[in-house]
Amino acid sequence: MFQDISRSIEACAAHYGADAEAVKTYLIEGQAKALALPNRGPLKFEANGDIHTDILSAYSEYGFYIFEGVLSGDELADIRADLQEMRENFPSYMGAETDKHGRPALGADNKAMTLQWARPLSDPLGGTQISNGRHQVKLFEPKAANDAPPAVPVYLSGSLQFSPACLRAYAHPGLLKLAETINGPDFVPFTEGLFIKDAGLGAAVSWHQDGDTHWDNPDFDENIHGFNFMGQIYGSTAVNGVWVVPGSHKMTRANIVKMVEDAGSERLPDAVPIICNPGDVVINNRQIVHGSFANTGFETRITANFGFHKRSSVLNVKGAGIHADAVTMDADYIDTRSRLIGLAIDARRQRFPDETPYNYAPFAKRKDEFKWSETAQAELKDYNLMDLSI
Ligand SMILES: O=C(O)CCC(=O)C(=O)O
Repeated sequence: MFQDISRSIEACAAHYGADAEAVKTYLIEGQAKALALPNRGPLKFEANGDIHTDILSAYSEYGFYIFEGVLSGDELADIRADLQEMRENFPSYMGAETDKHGRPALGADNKAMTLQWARPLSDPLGGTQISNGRHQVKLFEPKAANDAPPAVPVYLSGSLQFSPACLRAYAHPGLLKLAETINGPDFVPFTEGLFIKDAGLGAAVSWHQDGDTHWDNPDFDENIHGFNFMGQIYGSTAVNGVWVVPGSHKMTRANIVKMVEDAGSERLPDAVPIICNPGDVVINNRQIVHGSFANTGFETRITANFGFHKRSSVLNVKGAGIHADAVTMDADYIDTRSRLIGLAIDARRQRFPDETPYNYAPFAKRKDEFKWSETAQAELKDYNLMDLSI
């Protein structure tokens, strides 16, 4: 059972004027196509503890897979409580130094990027050179309500420094086992953040592929730019969710301008929405063509994103400069950034002592170095200056 979004579909379509019927049909048909795909279910393992081969072959075929019910009720409650606390501490408006309680705002004295804002229902990236120009077309920008604020939060970078619950989810043993299976036991981090799509306000993220660095690499393959996990805190729908073009992760860099021209509208005909209940976690290949429309519906989506790479995709590679400054990422740099994994595993062990923690091979002999505490949490400040951006 998924959320009933019939009211949101009507509300969404109403924004599109002459295209209203086309939008409604797109949402309803996209939803049906998405639910018919054989790429969802629980995180399943073979008898020997390996990830089930059905999952790996469906992920390879479609470029995304929805793991149902990965985040337990307790874990979701912890994350929602952290979200509530963080939101109370958001700057009271874009650029404010203080929150609505007059306290220093979350991220106000960080050097790294933290909270990013946009005009409600706008598409801030589409058709710009931001992020190396990967959002090639601008999506339709519906008109927000007259009483909407001038800017709303859309993305929180470096989220694990602000939320111990998100840090613990990052070390989910089943998800890390999957990271190991796809990227090898010496897999490394990418970046972590929260996509915030508030009901009736959330901005669009125009169609794009995430990967930047390796399109012309002679060793190019479907996994060279890694993947993102997308933990759904309140669920995800055809109206507020990410849409993907299944199988497009196997292609080279897509000409999205042409795809939209050929489609005759921004509604790419082969795309489907990622539909989830709260607690589901998606694996999304970073080469897949994907994006999300402005959230004109009545349901808020918040996604806890966290990605992983193959070590060989980043070692001694010059970063793309999208998530952090473009530096050449040597072994020491990668080791420092990977410390987050060790710390997250210990944070999770402390909260869920009955669970078998994930054993991260690169730190197998160094476990004593990683002890989560409130001090260790505070020391994560600005850790995302070293995101492994490719
Ligand atoms: O969550 C969204 O709306 C966009 C996600 C996205 O573009 C990404 O993870 O790269």
